[in-house]
Amino acid sequence: MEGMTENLEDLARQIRRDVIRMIYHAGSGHPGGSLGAAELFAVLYGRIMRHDPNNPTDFHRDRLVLSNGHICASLYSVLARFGYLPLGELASFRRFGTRLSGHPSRTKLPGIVENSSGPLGQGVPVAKGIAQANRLLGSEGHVYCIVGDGEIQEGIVWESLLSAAQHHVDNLVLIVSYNRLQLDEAVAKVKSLEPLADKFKSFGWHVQRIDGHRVDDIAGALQQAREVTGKPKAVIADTVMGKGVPFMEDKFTWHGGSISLQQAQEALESIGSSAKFDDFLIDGEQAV
Ligand SMILES: Cc1ncc(C[n+]2csc(CCOP(=O)(O)OP(=O)(O)O)c2C)c(N)n1
Repeated sequence: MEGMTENLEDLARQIRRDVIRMIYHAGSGHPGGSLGAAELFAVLYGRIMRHDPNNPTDFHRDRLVLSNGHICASLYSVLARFGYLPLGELASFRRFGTRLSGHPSRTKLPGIVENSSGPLGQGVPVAKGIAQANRLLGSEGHVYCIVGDGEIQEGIVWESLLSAAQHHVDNLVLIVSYNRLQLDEAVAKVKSLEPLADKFKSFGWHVQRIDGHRVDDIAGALQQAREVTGKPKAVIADTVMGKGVPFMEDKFTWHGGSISLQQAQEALESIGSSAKFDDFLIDGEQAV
C-alpha cells in the first residue's frame, strides 16, 4: 500500500513537471489550476478509474469529464503517461494545428478525451447525461467530473445538481478542486460558495470534504463514493493553486499566463525530479 502511495505521489510530481514544461514551451496556459489538481488526476488514473489504454472505448470503462477545460495540461500529461498519447506529443501543447489545444477537443482526440470543454459549467450536465445514458444502456462505468470552485458559480451547474439528485444518478462523482481562487480574485469575494458541503447535502447529494493533495485521502474518498448508492456523490477537494511551485502557490495571478525560462527552471527545481519517469523531449532535446 505504501508503495502505491509513493507511486501516485511520483506520478503527481511528473504531471507537475510536464505542466511546467508544456506551458513554458507553449508560451501560455493555465499553470495554477493544473498544478493544483495533479494529485486528483494521479489518483483517478492511477488507482480509481477502470480504464485501459489498449481498449480506450470499452463500453464499461469509467470516464473522466474535465469540466474546467483550462486545466487540460494535467489531463494531457496523465493521458500521455498512461499511453493514450505519445509522450513527445506533449511538446505540441497549444501550438498551431495541434490536437492538444488550450481547451480539450473531443473531435480532435476521439476515444481519448470524453468531452470538449472550455465554457465553464458545461461539463457538469454533460457528465450527468453520460452517467444517465450509461445506466440506461447497461454500462457499469462510473463518471467522474472535475470542476473548479470558481466554475461552480455558473447557474447551469446547480440545475444539474438538482436533476442528478432527482434521478438518483449514483454513478456520477463530482470532484471540486477548491483552491479558493479564480481568474482574478478570491472566489469568496466574487460569489461565495460557503457553506458548500451543506449546499450539496441540501440538494440531495452525498458529500465528503478532503485534502486534495493527500493521495490516500483522495483515494479513500473516491473509493467510498463508488460504494454509496442511491444518490450522486460530491468530493470537495481542498487544493492550492500552483501547488508544488512556491512562487506560484495561492496566487490568482498564476491562474493563467506564460512562464519564463528562469521561472520554469526554478519551478522544476522546486517540484523535484521524478524517480520513475522521464521528461518528454522538445525538438529532440531536453530544453528545460
Ligand atoms: C462561461 C465562461 N465564462 C468565463 C470563462 C473564462 N474563465 C476561464 S477560467 C475562469 C476562472 C475559473 O475559476 P476556477 O474554476 O476557480 O479555476 P482556477 O482559477 O482555480 O483554475 C474564467 C472566468 C469561461 N471559460 N467560460
